[in-house]
Amino acid sequence: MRAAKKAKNSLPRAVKNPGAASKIKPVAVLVLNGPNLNMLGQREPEIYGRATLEDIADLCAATAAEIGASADCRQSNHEGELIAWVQQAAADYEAVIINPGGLSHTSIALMDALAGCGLPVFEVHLSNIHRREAFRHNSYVSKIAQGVICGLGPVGYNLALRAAVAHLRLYARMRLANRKS
Ligand code: CA2
Repeated sequence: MRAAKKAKNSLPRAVKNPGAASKIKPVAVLVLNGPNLNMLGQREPEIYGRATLEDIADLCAATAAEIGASADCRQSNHEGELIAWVQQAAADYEAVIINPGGLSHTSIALMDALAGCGLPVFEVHLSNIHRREAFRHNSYVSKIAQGVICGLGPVGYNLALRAAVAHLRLYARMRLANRKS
């Protein structure tokens, strides 16, 4: 009984009482999309499906609201702009979800920025890059990502948001437990 009480008291408020999630500060997540992803839904539906990037942003907003988070979705066709957003991310966000598009396979600069941003990074690809052309099998971003989801279409963004928030809450709990012991 005593052990059970102690375990309950060591949990954050939102875990003890899920209703309290709405009263605590949402976990702020930055969701980035790289080159050409603004074209989703317009071409190559056999590979990328029919959802548009706006549909994906709506999905992220709905998922985020459900789990006590916020999702700020942005897209750029410019490597430098994506890197600038990543460099600034730690000031306003707690995690980065990124579909780097074609830059996954080419950009050491984007990988370096993500590695140095101080936030956990979750990489998403709509298609299963390992079932496609050999040049898509390597992702520089995967080398520094906390986790990678590919091949699940827009659901990948939903799962990445859940993973990012679960990851952050688990580590917050572990830090709290270490501080107490
Ligand atoms: O599967 C993914 O999410 C990708 O990151 C998408 C990138 C591709 O270069 C990666 O290998 C895998 C390309 C996105 C291009 O999206 C378009 C969608 C419709 C029409 C044209 C491009």
